[in-house]
Amino acid sequence: MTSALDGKPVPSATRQEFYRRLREKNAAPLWEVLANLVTPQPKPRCVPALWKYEDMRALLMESGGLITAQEAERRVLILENPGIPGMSQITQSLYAGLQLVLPGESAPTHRHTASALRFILESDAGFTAVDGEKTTMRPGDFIVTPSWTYHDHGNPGAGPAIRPVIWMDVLDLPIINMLDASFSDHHPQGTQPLTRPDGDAQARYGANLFPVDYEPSRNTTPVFSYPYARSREALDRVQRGGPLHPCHGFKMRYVNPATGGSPMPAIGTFLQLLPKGFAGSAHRSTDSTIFCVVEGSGRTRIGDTTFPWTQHDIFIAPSWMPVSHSSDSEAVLFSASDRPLQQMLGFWREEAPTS
Ligand code: 1HN
Repeated sequence: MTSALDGKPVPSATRQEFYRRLREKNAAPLWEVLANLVTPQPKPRCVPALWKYEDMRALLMESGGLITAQEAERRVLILENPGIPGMSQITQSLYAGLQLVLPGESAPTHRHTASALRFILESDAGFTAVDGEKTTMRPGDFIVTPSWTYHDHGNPGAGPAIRPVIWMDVLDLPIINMLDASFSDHHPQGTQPLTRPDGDAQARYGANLFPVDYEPSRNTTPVFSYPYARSREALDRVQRGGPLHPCHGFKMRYVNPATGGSPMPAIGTFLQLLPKGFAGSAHRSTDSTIFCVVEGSGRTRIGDTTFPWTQHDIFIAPSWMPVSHSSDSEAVLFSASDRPLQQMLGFWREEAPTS
């Protein structure tokens, strides 16, 4: 016995005429749309996609000659999922882009409802200032900008540091906009004053110590920066201790040290090491995931598509499509998704298909 959950009922002339009268009253028959509203499994509109860093870097540098960071507010090339063009989205829930700050430039201080992360690809002495504290950006660092905190970026470009600063931004903007909850403004003083010394948050919250009477005041990590040197060292030691996961290699999740939960409420972030010659089994989960190659080269199969990747390439695995990673050399992948949001809502699923 089939029902409207399996497909549309036959649209007879009488039914069509009835639907027309419903439309006039801003109403519609559920049975005509039910099969699309309640699918038996995820049917993501976003598709697997790969952005080669070599191509994107050239375009980003070209944008550097067209507009300043000041005029652009943020000089960013949006990574748009080809399945949902024009939406400024890399997945249904996340925004991602590549940002360039040239030597001597700064991007103005502002704040917004969306939480942001920066994953640093190139930087000698670039910095981001968050909530009155400056953090130096180094390649591989994962940096958090909590919701509604003032932030700006700069590239001093003095001395030997004459290289551009480039990073990947990921924001939960599509979620904020779906909820119609977006606010933003500029800092009243133009540039926010620095109220704490560099490294203050790292010392207070990022050293397995907390101030004795510390009470978490927001649901975002009090640590702004997760330096790559420390995460990379951890991956190395974890690899030595084993065991190797058949799908993920050695995969760790970044945590808010105050809660053990994700650094940001809606965005989960991960770092995984694939040993040289790794041939991973397929795995799927309901969180569409953005991957950024930190080190090494390899291939990832997503559904029926295989993407070869090298350093700094970015690719996306849509919800519930089987994903399997293989490496040529030892490789490190950073990834981000809306997993903590789905887990909080109680419906996140994962599966390692047996086929
Ligand atoms: C933003 O504030 C930044 O602060 C980057 O660097 C990208 C994309 C959309 C909206 C705000 C930043 C952004 C953004």
